[in-house]
Amino acid sequence: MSLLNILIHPDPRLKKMCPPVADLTPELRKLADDMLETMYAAPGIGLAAPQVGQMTRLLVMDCVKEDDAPARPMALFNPEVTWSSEETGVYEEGCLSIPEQFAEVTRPAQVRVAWTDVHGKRQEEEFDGLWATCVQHEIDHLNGKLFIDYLKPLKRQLITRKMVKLKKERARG
Ligand code: K1U
Ligand code: ZN
Repeated sequence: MSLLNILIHPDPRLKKMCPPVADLTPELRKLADDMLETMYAAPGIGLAAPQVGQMTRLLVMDCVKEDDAPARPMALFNPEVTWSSEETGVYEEGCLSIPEQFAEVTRPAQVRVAWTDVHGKRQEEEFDGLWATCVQHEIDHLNGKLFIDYLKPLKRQLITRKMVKLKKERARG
């Protein structure tokens, strides 16, 4: 497995709609493994393919928080929200493509999601709590949307300026 480079906002690849996966190839299965390894190393609870420069509808996540609970690594190809609750929840979200910036985002509290698993089998499951927040955040990435797009323009611009500065500092080394 390999660690992948995570793109930092602003980057045009983070603003694009990803096309669906047509064929579940060995390369795509390896990408899912590499993304899980990259997510755990970051550390993070989710990661979407465009964040590592791969323009395809694949996300990975594992929102198990308790140290003594078994991990639940998930790879979702072509995920689709098939139902959203009217009840909403607020969570202070972060993003590996927008390091060290956090903001409250309101989303449906429960969602039902259908996806194709690594074996090519269609699955469907209802998510709530942090899992629901995370899967919606990651599906947004596949549609070129970032959590800062839910914020007021001034706050979004402030965060974007901080990220431009961070990228310049990192490029200088
Ligand atoms: O998509 C991403 O950039 C990953 C992001 C997912 C996410 C976090 C919070 C709410 C919704 C979606 C992250 O994983 S940021 C890092 C993070 O939240 C975390 C890191 C270590 C332990 C626990 C959480
Ligand atoms: Zn993110």
